[in-house]
Amino acid sequence: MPHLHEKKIKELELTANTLRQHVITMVAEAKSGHQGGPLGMADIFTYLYFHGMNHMPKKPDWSERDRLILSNGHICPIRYAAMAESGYFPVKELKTFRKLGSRLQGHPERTRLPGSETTSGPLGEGLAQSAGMAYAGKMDSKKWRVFCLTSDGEHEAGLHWEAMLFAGKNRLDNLICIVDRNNIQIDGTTEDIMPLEPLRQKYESFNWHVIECNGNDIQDIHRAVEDAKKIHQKPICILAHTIPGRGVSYMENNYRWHSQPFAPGEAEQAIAELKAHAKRLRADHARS
Ligand SMILES: Cc1ncc(C[n+]2csc(CCOP(=O)(O)OP(=O)(O)O)c2C)c(N)n1
Ligand SMILES: [Mg+2]
Repeated sequence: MPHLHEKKIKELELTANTLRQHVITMVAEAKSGHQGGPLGMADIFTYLYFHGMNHMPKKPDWSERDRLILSNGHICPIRYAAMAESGYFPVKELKTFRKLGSRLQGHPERTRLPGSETTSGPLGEGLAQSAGMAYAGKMDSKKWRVFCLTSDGEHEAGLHWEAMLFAGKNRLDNLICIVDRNNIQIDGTTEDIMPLEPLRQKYESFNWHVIECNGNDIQDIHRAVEDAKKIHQKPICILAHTIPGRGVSYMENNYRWHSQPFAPGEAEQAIAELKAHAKRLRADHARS
């Protein structure tokens, strides 16, 4: 599997930084919304929308597109930011996030926003929807894949495990489930509230192929997704170890930033930190 060129990595890191800034601005402007999950998953969304996924932003209904199913709908600010920057809709529309009448609601609505694939918000449903789509793709001998993005907290929903059984039984190797293993949920750590470990072995015992990666490292995400695409006869779970709130010092690994309104000055500090990081990335870029 060829590594991504250093130049490409830097470009994607800069894009992820831009998406993170959008997340902060959107949530600050709306005075509500989620930050921890979206910031932690920014590198994965960047990779999928700008490199890993076969899709056409100007033709969201293109029948051969890979499907990205966002099961943990509350992290949609990062999906909206990735969709806007990749060309699904104008970047300025991000300002309407969570406003009355907007296509960009606090949880995604399929019928309002072409390309959003499903409506989500009630946790635990996305893997079942994804498995159904992947099964249909197999029946029609289609080449497209389903990328199901799900969170660790969602594993508390029974339906997710039913879908794991179904996908394992039917050997859905066109299904890649990426788990945001950030160890937090709404009011604490997953291991305090409902322990999930050993999660890898649980997937494996349901007949899944498991790959682990650093979900905040573009090269490692690339390795995981490329390896997943080579697997036959099993659905694939990528356990992506991410840092919730990644990129903003006071948010990282603090479950309270699952979602909470910004106090005065906090959003500005977050943007300043992200801009400083972008400056460092550009300087590295210029040197290499
Ligand atoms: C069925 C259902 N139950 C409860 C909720 C409320 N809820 C929203 S997010 C969340 C935490 C889930 O954990 P996780 O997705 O891991 O949170 P994150 O890592 O994004 O902070 C909960 C309980 C919901 N949306 N759906
Ligand atoms: Mg979580």
